[in-house]
Amino acid sequence: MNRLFLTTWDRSAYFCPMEQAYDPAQPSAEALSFEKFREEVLQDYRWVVLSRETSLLGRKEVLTGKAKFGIFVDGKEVAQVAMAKFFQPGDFRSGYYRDQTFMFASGLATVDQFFAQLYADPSLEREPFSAGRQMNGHFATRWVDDNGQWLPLTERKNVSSDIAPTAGQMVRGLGLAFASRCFRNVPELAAETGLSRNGNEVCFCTIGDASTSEGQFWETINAAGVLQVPLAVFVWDDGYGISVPKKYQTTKASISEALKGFQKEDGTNGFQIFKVKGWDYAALCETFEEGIRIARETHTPVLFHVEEITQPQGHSTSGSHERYKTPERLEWERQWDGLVKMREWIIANALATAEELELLESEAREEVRRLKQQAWEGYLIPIKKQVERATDLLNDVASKMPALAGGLQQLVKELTALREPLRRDVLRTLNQALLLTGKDEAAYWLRDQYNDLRQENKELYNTHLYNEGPNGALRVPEVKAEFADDAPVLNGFEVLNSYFDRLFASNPKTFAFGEDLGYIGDVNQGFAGLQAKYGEHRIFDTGIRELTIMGQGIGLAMRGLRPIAEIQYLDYLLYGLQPLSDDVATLHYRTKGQQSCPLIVRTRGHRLEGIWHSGSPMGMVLNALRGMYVCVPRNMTQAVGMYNTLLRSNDPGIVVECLNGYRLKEKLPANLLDYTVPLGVPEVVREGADITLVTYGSTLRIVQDAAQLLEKQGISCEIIDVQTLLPFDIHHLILGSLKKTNRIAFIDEDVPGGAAAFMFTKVMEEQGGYRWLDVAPRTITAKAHRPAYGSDGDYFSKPNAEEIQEVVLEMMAE
Ligand SMILES: Cc1ncc(C[n+]2csc(CCOP(=O)(O)OP(=O)(O)O)c2C)c(N)n1
Ligand SMILES: [Mg+2]
Repeated sequence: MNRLFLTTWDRSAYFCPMEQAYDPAQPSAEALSFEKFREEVLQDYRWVVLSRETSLLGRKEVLTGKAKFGIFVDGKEVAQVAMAKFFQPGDFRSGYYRDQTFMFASGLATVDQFFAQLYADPSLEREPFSAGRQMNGHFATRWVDDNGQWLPLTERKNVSSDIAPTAGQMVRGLGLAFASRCFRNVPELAAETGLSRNGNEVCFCTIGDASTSEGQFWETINAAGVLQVPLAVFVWDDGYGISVPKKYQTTKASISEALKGFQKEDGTNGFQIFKVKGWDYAALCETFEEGIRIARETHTPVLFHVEEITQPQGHSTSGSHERYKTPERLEWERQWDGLVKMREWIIANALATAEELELLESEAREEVRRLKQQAWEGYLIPIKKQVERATDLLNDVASKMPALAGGLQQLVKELTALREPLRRDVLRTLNQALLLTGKDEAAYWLRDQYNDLRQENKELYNTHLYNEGPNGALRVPEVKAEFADDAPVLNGFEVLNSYFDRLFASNPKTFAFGEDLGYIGDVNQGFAGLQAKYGEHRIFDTGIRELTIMGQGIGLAMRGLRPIAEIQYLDYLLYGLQPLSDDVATLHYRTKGQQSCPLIVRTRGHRLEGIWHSGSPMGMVLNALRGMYVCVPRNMTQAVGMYNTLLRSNDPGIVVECLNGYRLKEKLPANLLDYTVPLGVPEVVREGADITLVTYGSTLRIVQDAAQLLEKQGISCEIIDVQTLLPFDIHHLILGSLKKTNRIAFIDEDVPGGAAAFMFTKVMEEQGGYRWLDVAPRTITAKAHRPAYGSDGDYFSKPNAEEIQEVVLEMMAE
């Protein structure tokens, strides 16, 4: 307790650089410094108060129905103003929904923007974090421009877009910090001063105490301790994860106790771990200053366990903490509220009087009220204008169609009665009116507004799943592979190896990493010999930790590099799927195009041996990864073309190489670095007249075997390799084939109802294929169980040529 009342002079050096020149012999300098210091403390207090008021009013807005859900920073303000002091241009934040004070104090969010997000305002101007696509408190800043070019991140304070899954920010934070290490260690990147300045950038990563229970946290901590990256983890310890206290969350109920073995010592790697109280402004500044300096200069990761934090309003608007906190705890929280403590400290140190603080507080309150109102009007006025226009049009039609006047006026009445109308109310009203008017000419402008608004709402809510600008992968022009007359015939893995060799020689932004990828050059030798050539900073081994391998890839890609992050076998993608699904696949959408993550996930799958080395869970991939492209090359030549396409774009993608294809012979293309395989364009690999067989990847070779069996029986099969599942056949080439053959089967080695069913739906529903069928369409898939071991296990678990033959014969006989 005593520390609070120590003279601040010891500490003031941390608050204002001028203090470093402080000379006690020169009272005028002292006076000047004191004034600066005082101003800075009061400015911080002002952020604390402004932020608290925002939380209080924010909760009210939800309780009165103006917003649907609210989650706020109250209780954590003091720690966050302290944190913001050391967040410099060039730094990164990977945090969670609790960081509103940090955002305000860093100049990256305003109160009106905060409220705009609370109201779900879909305007990117008013709600610059997600354009109304995310819940409140989910922040972001812009990293790429509309043409997909990276902004000079070293001149900006960079906030990576928050996600709601607890601890999901950890793996991304690791990657953002890891990128600093890559920039520092790869001299060829020194010229990229817009992306990094010698790797001096720290990634600030915030997490709640309860979320440290997640595997994402532990995997990240271990990886950062091994890798030695400038990651600064701030654990906001308020003792609870919603209602569950930390004794049920954390060993010894203390994350810093539990982490003791991670403490870096002389000559070891590990973390610097600090403990500090969340209400102690001076100690927070001091501790963060030291920790961030260590991270920045030495790339040692640091963890701040910020204890004794309160939650004045509980977890969120979804419940009240009185239900699960004891009266004693609630009373303790009232007394140890950071705002109260900071105020006491200011007065005790004579930095301001109580009256001065009251004035500051009332001004801040007034400002929040004004900005809240401004945000509300900004949100509501455009909708009100739509209501007005709709009303005018409805009245106009009513005057022209007297028989309908009663019904139309009733609609006007209902719409205008809504105090807080939504866009959907306008649309529903217009739709109902059009049901009454039918196609009558008098309703021309009504229909026109209906169509305009549908279009406008599509733009607001349904865009930017993928890059829509010049760097979208679908804009990459096709360049065909060329082959010299005497082109060497190589094993598939050697084609890849030659390609990666040239790629790494030509593009210093490329990185490749994964389990067994560095020293031995991956389990199938695609990178054999390349670490020796391009160095262990660009081609390297990682621990067995798929989540954070993905995290490393995410961080590098977001910071403008071109990572190829490897999942050793497709079956283990499950371990790395969460960040891909929650983070990568949603990033561009949830920032409305302001951030991109051109991550390439390389993996190998389909047939090999046994339950966990021959899976083909493509349906899982398809459903989890909308927002990424999914490439399923039949051989390594096609795979190279897909890598080239993805590397020319800002879109993320996954490439599933055929596990049983590395030793098949392929001709080496002459233009390895230049040819591209356009995404969403299938290829007819065998022409035929009687039936269309649609497939991809390893199964393609089984289908080819079946086609040969069938040929002997006089049946001519057309085989189509879809090449990519996302996107799928964008020019409807399969439909063209079906029009010719009038029979179709979709074949793969996923479970029944998996990716084959996806292809089926695409062709039947989207392409209208059902109109061209002479017989019922079929899917031929693996069994529902995982594949059994051994060659017979494979044969009887996955589709085989004889089975395909039988189904086709049945179809021909129908
Ligand atoms: C993966 C996941 N599980 C559950 C939730 C629901 N949830 C949201 S916040 C929260 C508690 C988090 O507590 P803590 O990490 O201590 O952060 P605090 O809210 O206390 O700051 C839970 C369980 C979630 N968002 N994500
Ligand atoms: Mg908590």
